Amino acid sequence: MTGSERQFSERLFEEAKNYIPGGVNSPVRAFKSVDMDPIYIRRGKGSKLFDVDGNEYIDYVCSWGPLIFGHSDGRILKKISEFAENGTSFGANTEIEIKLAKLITEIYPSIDLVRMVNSGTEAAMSAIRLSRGFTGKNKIVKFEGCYHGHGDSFLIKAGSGVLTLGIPGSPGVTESTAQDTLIAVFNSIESVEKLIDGNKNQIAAVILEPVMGNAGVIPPDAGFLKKLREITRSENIILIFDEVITGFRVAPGGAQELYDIEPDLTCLGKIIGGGLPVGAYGGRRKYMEYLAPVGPVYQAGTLSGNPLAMAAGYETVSILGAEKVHERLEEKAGLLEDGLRDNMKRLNLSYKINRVGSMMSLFFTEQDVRNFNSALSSDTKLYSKYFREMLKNGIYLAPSQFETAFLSTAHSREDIQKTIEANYNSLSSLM
Ligand code: KE4
Repeated sequence: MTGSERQFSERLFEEAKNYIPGGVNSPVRAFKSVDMDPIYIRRGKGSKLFDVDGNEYIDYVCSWGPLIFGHSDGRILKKISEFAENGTSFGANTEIEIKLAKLITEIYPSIDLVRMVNSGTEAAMSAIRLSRGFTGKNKIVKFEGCYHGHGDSFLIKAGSGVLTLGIPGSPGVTESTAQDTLIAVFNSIESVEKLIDGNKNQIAAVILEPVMGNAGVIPPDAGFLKKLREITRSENIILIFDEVITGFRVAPGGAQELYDIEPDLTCLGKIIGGGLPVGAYGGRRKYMEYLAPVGPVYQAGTLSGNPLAMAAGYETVSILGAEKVHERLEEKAGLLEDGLRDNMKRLNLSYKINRVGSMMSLFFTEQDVRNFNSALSSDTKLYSKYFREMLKNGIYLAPSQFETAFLSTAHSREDIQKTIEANYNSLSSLM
């Protein structure tokens, strides 16, 4: 079956709404912006997802990025069950957390020390608190359309679900918090300079996704990251790369390897947990040793460094290094991009595709998408129809124009070919 019958999903969704707000544990899963009830997943295997109605899909969400080897990778499942035999959590130190931390510091030269947490939100929140504590300055700069999780300081002109649902910011974020968050424009160094000039010696940190993934994929313009590095260094502002998506995704050493930039702090997540709950932040020793128990900035977590997540992450990151995964992903993603571009040529369409490695977006706009505003020119109603057509054709995309499609090593050439055909049929049906 390919995504047409969904009675059991519909029944589950009705039931879920009796016990869970909006029936979901994360807003984007409600499928609100694609005008349909969400599907419920029974299982995943390789590049495929199977919903509770028996429909099979080629999955391009990959749990929003973590599953770089696809679903239920035997090597990772084996590692998790091995560790689970010995217990699931101790709230105490374990050897596996050292092994993953060591591996991260070997792959990220900018990271001397790394602290594990349980989500990307926690990583970004903590990196901001550390920056404020270390510098004694209160303000931060973020970029419109970038998403760093649901921490209060970030829910101003954020991306991902905030953008998808058209929430301007979020009630509950106090004025005083919001006033310490300054908003710049991605790929506009001038917008950063203006904020710095207007807030001399008040800015603790600049945080950004070095490749945006939460307004759809938006790569940095040539030289943008370098200029940002230069200006933050000269102004004693901590530069934080939020690599929760791009870390281990666009290159083993993330965007900082791909673009050869050394941030002061890095946030990681997703891939380093192999699909289990995880986040991490790290950087130079002088910053990281300002964290308790060495320094005064407090941050803690019951399940931080959870042995199962560490084991899944360590196995994932170890395989990444050993198997030259990124070259293979680049080749497959390139095939997919070429196929979609050929389709648009044949259909005389000029929608935009942005891609960095195995993260890609098709924007329903004829404008080049270089920042938040140009992403907003996309026709979200058209995306909604496209999403539903692709689902009918057995292709599961992000239920939002403002998210990223991810490939995994489990995506076969046959999957790519099937996706290209489904894209052609879906685009044709929209015309
Ligand atoms: P979590 O707290 O959701 O683990 O991570 C927050 C986060 C931080 N930084 C970046 C760059 C991120 O992309 C995210 C979370 N990504 C979204 C998807 N774009 C999570 C999906 C969801 O909210 O359900």
